[in-house]
Amino acid sequence: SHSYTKYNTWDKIHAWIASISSSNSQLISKQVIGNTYEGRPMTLLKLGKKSSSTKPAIFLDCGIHAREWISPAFCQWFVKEALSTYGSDSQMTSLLNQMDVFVLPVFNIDGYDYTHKSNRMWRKTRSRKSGSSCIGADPNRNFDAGWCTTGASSNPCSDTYCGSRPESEIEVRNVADFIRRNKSIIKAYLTIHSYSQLLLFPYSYTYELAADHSELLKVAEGASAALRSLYGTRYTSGPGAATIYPAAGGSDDWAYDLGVKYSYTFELRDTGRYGFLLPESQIKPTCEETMLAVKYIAAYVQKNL
Ligand code: 0X9
Ligand code: ZN
Ligand code: ZN
Repeated sequence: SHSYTKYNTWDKIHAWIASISSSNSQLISKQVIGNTYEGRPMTLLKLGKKSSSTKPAIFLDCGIHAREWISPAFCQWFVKEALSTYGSDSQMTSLLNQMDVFVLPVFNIDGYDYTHKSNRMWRKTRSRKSGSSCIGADPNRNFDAGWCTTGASSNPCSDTYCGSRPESEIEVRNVADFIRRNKSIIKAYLTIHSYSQLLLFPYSYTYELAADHSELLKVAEGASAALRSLYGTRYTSGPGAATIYPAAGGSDDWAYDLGVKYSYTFELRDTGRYGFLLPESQIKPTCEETMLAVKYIAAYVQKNL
């Protein structure tokens, strides 16, 4: 059965989404933003106290890359913590009173399912393309942000295949459509990956600095310090291109260029000892420390609405 300290299968997460949203209807609602290539529903959870007026929001997604199992574990943890600390933690209470948080627990569901059933190291979607026997595209190379110009491959067999065109992957199009439809209320975009212990912000498709570079760096350094305060885990923050590598077509750059200023990519634990195979014993500490960074960014965004 479902456990916050285990790497749950998609079937478990799917059932958890249904049960958690029905048992906490005061604070949580769900909506399907579309289906995956293989037909699984992409369900978005909306956390926040119900309000008569439209609230500003934060968008959080996990599991863009199939093998990064700590990432969906974090989104589940975040939902649990939000619901269980609302009313006792003053920051979470204030956040969910004033804002909504949209959580997409698993972005690349088909890929995630495939890592549990067939190939633990799968990264991409599972879409089929006529003319190639290779499967899938990299969802984090498929957004319309300098698409396929750097750090991406046009070879369908590559792990960083950018797809046949921007938003060719239905999962990417579903998320991009939702964010475009709600861009007036979405104030921050947070996306969770692993591994390397980095807190990245735009740009990755160019070495040019973002217009909001100094503020994005200041907030990232504050968030990293908050994270480190719990267990001493060290994070590096900076723009993607200079901090990890240049790579176009990413969700963070796309959201930023759409106008979502506070756009961050987390690369969670570790720095390579276990890599994608992070032991389940590290789920709790990783999620607890990451909560502090996410809450730091949320508090900053809330203060600057
Ligand atoms: O390469 C990626 O997509 C991310 N690293 S990962 O090891 N999880 O694959 C980094 C993404 C940074 N942002 C952009 N490239 N836009
Ligand atoms: Zn990733
Ligand atoms: Zn906790």
